[in-house]
Amino acid sequence: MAAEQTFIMIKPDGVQRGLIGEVISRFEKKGFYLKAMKLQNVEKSFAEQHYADLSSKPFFGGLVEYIVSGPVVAMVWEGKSVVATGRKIIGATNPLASEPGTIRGDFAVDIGRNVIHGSDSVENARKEIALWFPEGLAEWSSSQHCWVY
Ligand code: RTP
Repeated sequence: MAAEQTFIMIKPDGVQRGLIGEVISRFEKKGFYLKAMKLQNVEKSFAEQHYADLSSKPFFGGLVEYIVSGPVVAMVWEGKSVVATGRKIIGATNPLASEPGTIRGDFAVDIGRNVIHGSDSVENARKEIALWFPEGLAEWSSSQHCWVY
């Protein structure tokens, strides 16, 4: 099995709306493995670092305010093609364009309150995991591996 990993964050609206279990459930039931998870408030400078690539966008200030507005759930998920497949599970950036059955398609309306973040490439996943989990990931191998792969 390829040990690809992605960084997933449940944004403050997802936490406040009680969607933590729903998000975890979707990734878990698909067959991906949770490698790290924490609930935390984020400093403004940290949010700016996470979204540094978007710093020139007009919505950057509002995006940072949104991310620091309440606790987020940061997670690392592992599995075959988890970066691209995770993005499919999440749905399009604008929830009104997200397909029903995706997280954003099922639970969001506004692009500025789109519940969840997922890494958009393996390279960015590596960077985001290093930023959010400098302490490292959990060491475990599920006994269910042979039933997924
Ligand atoms: P994310 O990084 O959060 O997973 O989202 P994404 O790749 O689907 O979209 P991206 O273009 O990287 O934008 C990051 C987040 O910025 C907010 N956004 N607001 N007001 C706007 O036009 C606008 N555009 C983007 C969204 O919260 C988006 O998820």
